Order: sequence, then C-alpha cells, then structure tokens
Amino acid sequence: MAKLFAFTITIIALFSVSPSSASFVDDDGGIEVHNSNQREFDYFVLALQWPGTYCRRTQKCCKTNGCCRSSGAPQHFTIHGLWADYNDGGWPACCSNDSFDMNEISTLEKALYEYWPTLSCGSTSTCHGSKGSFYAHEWEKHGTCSASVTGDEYNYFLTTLNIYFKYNVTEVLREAGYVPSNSEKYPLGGVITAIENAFHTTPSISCSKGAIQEIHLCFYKDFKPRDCATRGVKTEINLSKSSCPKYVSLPEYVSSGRLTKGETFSQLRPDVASQ
Ligand code: U2P
Repeated sequence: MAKLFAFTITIIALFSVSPSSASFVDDDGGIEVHNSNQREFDYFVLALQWPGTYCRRTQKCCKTNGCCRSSGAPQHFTIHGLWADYNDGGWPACCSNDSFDMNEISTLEKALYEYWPTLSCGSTSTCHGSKGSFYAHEWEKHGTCSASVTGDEYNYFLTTLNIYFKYNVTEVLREAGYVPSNSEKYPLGGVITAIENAFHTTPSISCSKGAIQEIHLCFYKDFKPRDCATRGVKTEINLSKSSCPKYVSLPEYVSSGRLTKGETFSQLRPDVASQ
C-alpha cells in the first residue's frame, strides 16, 4: 500500500512540474527535488554508516571497496555524506552543473580513505547522466546543494570531515560500553541516550536485520546540533516506526577482502583504480 502511495505521488510529482524540474520519492518516503532553480535548504544531515553492518552484504571485492581491506579496516562509523535537507522531509539534489574533480581533493585523500570510504564496488549515478565514484555522487548530488554554506568541492569535503571529527559517535558509543561485537545486543534507547548526552541532540538511527546500519546527526546551518526527530517524514527515531528493534547489534567488521598489506590510497584512488 505504502509503495502504491509512493508510486502515485511520484507520478503526480513527475507530471506536475516543468520540463526543467522533477521530484522523486525515495524508499523512505522522502521527496528528492531536482530542478534548475531549487530553493535554499533548511538544515544539514551528517549521515554515518557502520561498516560492520554494510560489509556483511558484500558480494564483490575491488580495490576501492572499504569492505575488502585486509589491513587498516574501518573500525569506526564512516561518513556516508553531508546532506542539505528541507524541514518538510524532502531534500534538494543536483543543484548545479559543477562536475566532480578528484584532483581538487587530493590533499584530503588520506582522511577520505580512512573516514569516508566507499563500501561497495559499484559506481553510482552522477548528476550528469554518467556513472562516477562515491565521492562524485555525494558532491554532485548533495555538495552542490549546500554550497551557500560549505562552498566549493574541496570545502564541502573538508567541512564534512571536520564535523565528523568534532562529533565522534564511535567514541561516544565506546565510552558508553557499546563496542563492536558479534554476540552482544544493546538497547536502542541506550544508544540514543548516549548520543543525546554527548551532543545534546537526538539522532536518527536505521538498522538492517537488527544491526545498526546508519546514524544520522542533524545540524542547523551554523553547524549547531539540532534534533533529527523533528525531521518531516523521517521518523526513524520514533521507535514504533523505526527500522531498528529494541535491542540492536553493532557487528564487528569482517573483511570480505582479498586485498593485500601495503596498499596505499593512491593505488586505490577511485579515479585511477580499475574495478
Ligand atoms: O534513504 C535512502 C537514500 O536517500 C537519500 N537521502 C535520504 C535522506 C535524506 O535526508 N537525504 C537524502 O539524500 C540518500 O541518498 P544517497 O546520498 O545515498 O544517494 C539515502 O541513501
């Protein structure tokens, strides 16, 4: 029924806009707006992913896939993206014609490798109809929409890394006793409370098969924390609607990989590495 509703809304949206704009409904019911003249966004979402959960689904390894590292595995939440959002539950996407250029963020490569790795092999769609790296996707889809605050491509990635370092969810959960484990289950309420106590804001959490998959932190446009619970249709925090059970796991990272020791990021650069 929900899918039929989403489909109906999509059709209405697609036919009620001018040729230069379109709206799409995502799996969670959020409305993604693409057009040449999108309105200014309201707030930021820092989306973090848990490699221990994502990497359980790995089916294919390649040099760029963070799930395949045999050494230097990500033992922390990694960045999915910094997203510009609207208070009504939707978000703008693909806000300019700017194309991603890996050279612009070459000085950030080490940090990106460690804290913002892609966790799959597939290339993702860019805003210009082609396929590109995870970084190309996040910059073109989201970074271009927050440019009024985060600036150009380099500053988008730098700002995101800085916010990520300042709000260290992995550390907060570790201090509260929520450490990666393949046997323990933790109360979802306790995980939320630990983050609330540390950052004075309520996160949004989503799960896959009972394991924490993503934690979202929300920020005003000056990067002061704000609750995610008030986000329009995004009510993952509402326990009755949450994709998480009352007790959740935080699985340990298990390398799916066949990569060897001594890899360097330059060997793994998304724009030069062969898949
Ligand atoms: O939730 C599924 C995908 O929808 C996009 N999303 C979700 C919430 C939000 O506030 N903003 C947003 O863009 C994400 O798409 P991606 O960046 O991965 O293409 C999210 O994964």
